[in-house]
Amino acid sequence: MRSENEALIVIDVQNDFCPGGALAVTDGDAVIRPINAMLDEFAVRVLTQDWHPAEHHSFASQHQGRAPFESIEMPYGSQVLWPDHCAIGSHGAEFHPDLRVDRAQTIVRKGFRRDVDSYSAFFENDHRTPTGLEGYLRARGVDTLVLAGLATDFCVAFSALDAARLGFRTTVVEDACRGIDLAGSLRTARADMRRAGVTLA
Ligand code: VGL
Ligand code: ZN
Repeated sequence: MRSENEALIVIDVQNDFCPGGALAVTDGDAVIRPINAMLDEFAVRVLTQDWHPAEHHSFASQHQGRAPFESIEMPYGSQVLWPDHCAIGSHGAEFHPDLRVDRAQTIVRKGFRRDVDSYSAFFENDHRTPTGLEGYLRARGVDTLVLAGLATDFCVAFSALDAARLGFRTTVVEDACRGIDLAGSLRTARADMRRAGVTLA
């Protein structure tokens, strides 16, 4: 067992990001086996869950004449438009059935405000509105994080960058992540994480 100051943060291992899902990441379900193994090792174990209202503004379907994977400007900056995914209460929003959800002590839901997306486990995409995860981790005496899940270049990377900025010692376990890789986003995300002091293991 790892020590009490280390937390495992499992990002968005949900049906919609796995093969057959609305925003399927190639081989997304391959992260489950290594993540389930890590869930046995860590004392502090958190899952995040992408959790969008049906009319979420990150959905291309909400913007006339727009297609999924195009980008638009939002008040808080550039936003990729996605296929409808992880709608609150839907099958796609549920965790993959093989993920050992029972091992988690906390589940952080994010992206539930219609007008702002939330890739990071810590802040919404305005980079200011907190999810509450930082307070939870600090209150439990955590200063070191290990991140895994989906997708490497969006929710995992945004979470890792925020974690490093908040002063957590941060590692991303790449074998336990898979990426979307939109226009080189995987490469950019890796470089950004390294530059921020995130360890890629
Ligand atoms: C994610 C795009 C939209 C992710 C979530 O989990 O990486 N990507 N919503
Ligand atoms: Zn989403």
